[in-house]
Order: sequence, then structure tokens, then C-alpha cells
Amino acid sequence: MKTIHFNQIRISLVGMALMFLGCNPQGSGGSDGALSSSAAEKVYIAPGEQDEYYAFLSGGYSGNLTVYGLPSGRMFKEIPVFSQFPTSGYGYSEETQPMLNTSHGFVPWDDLHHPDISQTNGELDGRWIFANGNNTPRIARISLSTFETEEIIEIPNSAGNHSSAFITENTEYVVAGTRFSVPVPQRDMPINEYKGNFKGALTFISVDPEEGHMEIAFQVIMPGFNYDLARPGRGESHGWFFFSTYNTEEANTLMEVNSSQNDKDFIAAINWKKVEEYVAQGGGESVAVNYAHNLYDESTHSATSTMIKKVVTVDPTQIPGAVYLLPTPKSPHGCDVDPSGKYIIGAGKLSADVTVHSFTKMTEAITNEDFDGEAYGIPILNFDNVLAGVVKSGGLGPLHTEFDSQGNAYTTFFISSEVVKWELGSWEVVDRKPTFYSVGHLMIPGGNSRKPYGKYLVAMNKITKDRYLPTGPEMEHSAQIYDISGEKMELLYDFPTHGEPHYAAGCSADLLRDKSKKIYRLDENNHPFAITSPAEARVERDGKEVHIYMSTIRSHFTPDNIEGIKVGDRVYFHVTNHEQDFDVPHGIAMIGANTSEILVMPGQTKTIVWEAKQVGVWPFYCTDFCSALHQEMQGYIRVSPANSNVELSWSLGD
Ligand code: RUQ
Ligand code: CUA
Repeated sequence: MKTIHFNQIRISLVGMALMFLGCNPQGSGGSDGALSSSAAEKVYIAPGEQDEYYAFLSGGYSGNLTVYGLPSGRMFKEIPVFSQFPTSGYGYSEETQPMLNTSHGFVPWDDLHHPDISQTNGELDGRWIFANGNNTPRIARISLSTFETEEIIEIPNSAGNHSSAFITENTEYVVAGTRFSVPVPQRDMPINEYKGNFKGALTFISVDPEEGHMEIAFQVIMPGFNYDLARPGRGESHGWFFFSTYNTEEANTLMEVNSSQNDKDFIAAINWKKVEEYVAQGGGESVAVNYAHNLYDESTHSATSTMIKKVVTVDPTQIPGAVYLLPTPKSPHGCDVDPSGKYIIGAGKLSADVTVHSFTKMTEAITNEDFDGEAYGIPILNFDNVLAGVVKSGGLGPLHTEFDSQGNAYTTFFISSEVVKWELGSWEVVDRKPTFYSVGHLMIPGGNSRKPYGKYLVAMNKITKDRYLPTGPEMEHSAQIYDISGEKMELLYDFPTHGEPHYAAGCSADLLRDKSKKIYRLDENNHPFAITSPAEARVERDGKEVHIYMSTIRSHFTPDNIEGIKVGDRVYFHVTNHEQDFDVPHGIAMIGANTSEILVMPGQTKTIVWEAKQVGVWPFYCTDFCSALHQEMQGYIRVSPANSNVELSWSLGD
């Protein structure tokens, strides 16, 4: 059955491709033709004015997160998360290298898909944003005060960490579900023995309510399906978490065909409160693993990496009432929960329709033991009796759904390249607008919470083609902003994104603007190599290591000239920025340095290492145009032969 649908979709894909080639939509602004001046006004933020919303777009294979303003579509910042970032020295500086440590060693990149903002009572609270590293399974926590990555935790027993990083409605947990099932524990075994032997770990990471620190609370070891996306229950379904699955066939080869055999896969419903109780009472098994927990300390401006050796795993069949499977047609991708928590939406990506499950009916079916078999001991609920409705969309290839505050849902359709607006409860389609082209995720600020803002919708498209001036074979992806305040959606604006945005998260500017950090206070700087004033600047030799305690302030380095360095020395520049003004970083770059420059914020200390390899007099300079005399902000290192007896000396510039 499903194969037939699959072929139909293939035909449709070809059809769509032909349509793209045929109609050459160059310059078209959407179904309404060229943008009207009223649309232009809606996205125009006059010079000096500020946007209404923040949007945090995942950077996909860039490994990072980008910050935009809505409705302007202006990019404000790229926040390095899983990738080394020469712009600030993240992952290059001595202080931040531990952030990228893993059980596989130093892994300076990843594939970041899903950001999610912390919540209290199901509403965005703007403290942190969490995001997943897909490739080497990791979850990061980023501060929404400093806009810096503060913590990264690796996920053991996981592979292709995709149904992540979504949070429960009081940020009790951030979840990380495995996309690929693997042998748990990892071992040498034939791949064709996958079925029944590989497992899918769904990891619940507890979040400390004060500091946000993460700790793996437990892993639910599920059957060997692929766990694709996830959403928390909220409101009445708080306490549950929902994960979409595909490949319930447990195929391991020619997946394109073999994992599309079953007419329905599942949404797995996990009662995490039950699992939590079970573990609190000593349930589960403590198993040996090895994973990194990396923590950045804002007061020492430094990260540490700790290897952790144990994790608690639970077998869901041992916990009565903890896990159920909801049959969901056609290899569901998106799994979304509406603001009330009553509906769980499964978007079968090989389907035209969107399946909506009812949370109330689900609990009734559980009480009545209205089961339709089981999978590896996990009860499968009766499809018809948990179904709330089906959205007859008329589109093809539904992926993801977000919500407004008026009881409407918006689903993206990858194959038919459109966003379809429909009404919760009646399941009627209200409106549809094309996207350009092949939309993946969409984001409505607050759309994954009890309180969506419901004014703008951002569609993130996978194919850009003719939307911008061509830039060689590779184009940045395109995002589009729609006004959704009226009955009909209105396309307002296109803007390019960085990397491949998957999901995004947005919130009102008011939530973050006033608490955004402006400086680090010097009197709170506990970095072991910090100096409190330029007067303390000095150079110390320790064998072949040389430590420069350096100060920067407009517009000089102290010390500026250093002699007595010898070939073979490792020279540490510990740079404290003594400015206490907002937006006055200094940078430092040293000729031949093979890490990167570092950008040091006011009140902060950062370190780069430079290896003295060649005799000579070598300059360094400030990389950030910090004042009218920025070009004067420079110094020299004199490097003498290894056996020279030039004394260590430095100039303090006075
Ligand atoms: S994915 S386009 Cu979230 Cu990685 Cu759906
Ligand atoms: Cu400091 Cu330029």
C-alpha cells in the first residue's frame, strides 16, 4: 500500500521539478504577485528603530545558531554552539576548547537542528535556549543573557540525535531522542541482525531550575525504530512526551523502500512522570558508558570538561502505564502538540493528510485497554479510537505544524511547497500560501508553547533557486515571513539564512532586551590569569612556557613589546579587557598563530597560544576597530634562538 503512495509522490516530485523548470517564477513575490507597498511597510524597521521579535534559527551543518529580528529579517548575531568560530575565538581559545570535547575526542563541528526556549508554566521565560547536535549526539544550553553557549552534554547510547532538544513545560527536562537505533551497549555485531537487537534510546536530561545545569536523569530504551521528532505535552497532557517514529519495519538497507512498507508507524507517548517515579524508587539499571559534560563558568570565563561513566537506563515494559504507541500513517516526521495540549499532530511525510490524535481519547483508550496488539511488549492503542480528526489538506508531504493564539494550526508541505492554515477542532482548511521552495520547518514565535504570539510566521525553505542573485552552485537557504494576523496569510518578505535552518524559536523582544548582558564586571572576574589593572601586566617564564598577563584598553596593549622569547617556546597570551563600556571588545591576533584571533569582551579574560617557531621580531595587533587610534593598537614579540641568553623583558608603555 505504502509503496504505491511512495511512487505517486515520486511522480509528484518529478512533476514539481518540471513545474519549477517550466514556469520560471523569477521575480514573483507569491500568489498575490509583486509585494504591495503595505507589505513593505510591515517589515520596514526605520533606521534606529528595533524589531518586535527575536528569532533564533538553527544553523544546521554550520553547527551554530543565528539570531534574527522579526519582522525585518535582519541577522544580529551568529552564536557559536558546536562549531569552532574564528570570529570570537570560540573553540580556539584555551578557555573554550573544553566545550567541544566528546568521547570521540575534540569534535569542533556538528549539525544543529532544533532550538527550544526555556519555559515556565508552558510559557517562554527567556532564560536559556537549548539545541541539539545531531551528528555526535549532544545537547547545548545557551544563555539568553550573554548569548553564549554555557553547557554541552553528550548523549551516550544515541546516534543521529534528532528528536531533540525539546523541553517540558517547566523546563524540568530537555529530551534527546535517537534517530538511528544502534546496539545498546555498542558492540561488534552483524548489521543484518539489526531487527530486534538494535535499540532506540530516548534520553531525559534534567535541568537545574536555578543554574540550568543539565544532568542525564534516565534513558528509556525503546525498540529499534527511528525516533524523528518530539514535543512535550502541555496543559492537560503535561507529564507526557510524544515522539514520532519511522522505520518501525526495522529495516537496515535500501531504507528508502524498506522502511516505507508499513502503512502506519507510531507516535510513542512516554509518561515521563511515571518513569521519573520509577527511577526515584530505585528502578532502572545503572550501566557503564562514557560521555562528556562540558560546562562554561561565567565568572572564570572558562570551561571544564568532565567524562561521566554511568547512566540509568530503563526498560519501558517494566513500568506499567509508562509507554504507549499511537499508530500514525505514512512515516510521520513532524510531531506537534497544540497550545492547549489536547491534540497531538502527526505529519505523515508520504501522505496528503495530517493525522490528529486526541489526548483525551488516548487516556480513555489506555484506561479501557483498547489495544491493537503490542510491539516488543509496548501496547499499541487502537488507531480509530484515539483519532481526533484528519486534515484533508489537498497538499503533499506534510512536515511540521505550528499554532497561533486563535485556534489555528499551520502545516508545511514539502512536496507541494506551501503552508496550509487549518482550524483545530473542525480540521477544515482555511487558507494556503505557496512557499519558495520546498519548505521544511516553520516557526511562529511562541508557537511551541501555551501562548503563541501569532503575528508572524517564518517558513524555512530547503531550495532557494531564483530567489536571490546566484552565488555559484551553492545558495544560502531562504526564509519567508508571512503576516498571519488576519484570516488569510500574507507573504511579506524573503531573507537568506545561514547554514541550513531546520527549526527555529522566537519570542518577543521585550522578553530579552532588558536582561541582555552589556559588560562582564571586572570585580567579578575570577579567571586565574586575569589582572585587575594594566599595572599588574607582566610576563612569566615557566620552562618552555611563557605566560603574558596582558591588558587591553583603548588604545593599547600592556605590555606591548616583549623580548626574551626563544624558538620552541609556547607563548600564552592571557588577555584581560579592562573596558567597562557596552560594546567595546578588543581583539588580538598574532602573526602565524594557528588557532584564531580572540575577541575579548569588556571585563573578560581570554587566552590564545602562539608557538614561537622562527627567529625574528613578530607583530600582534587588535582585530576590532575599537577607537580612532585602533591602528596604533599593536606590539612586537622578539624571538631569539633557542640557546640565546636574551633576558625576558617587556615594556609597559609608560
Ligand atoms: S528536520 S525539515 Cu526538524 Cu531536522 Cu524537519
Ligand atoms: Cu582595540 Cu582595536
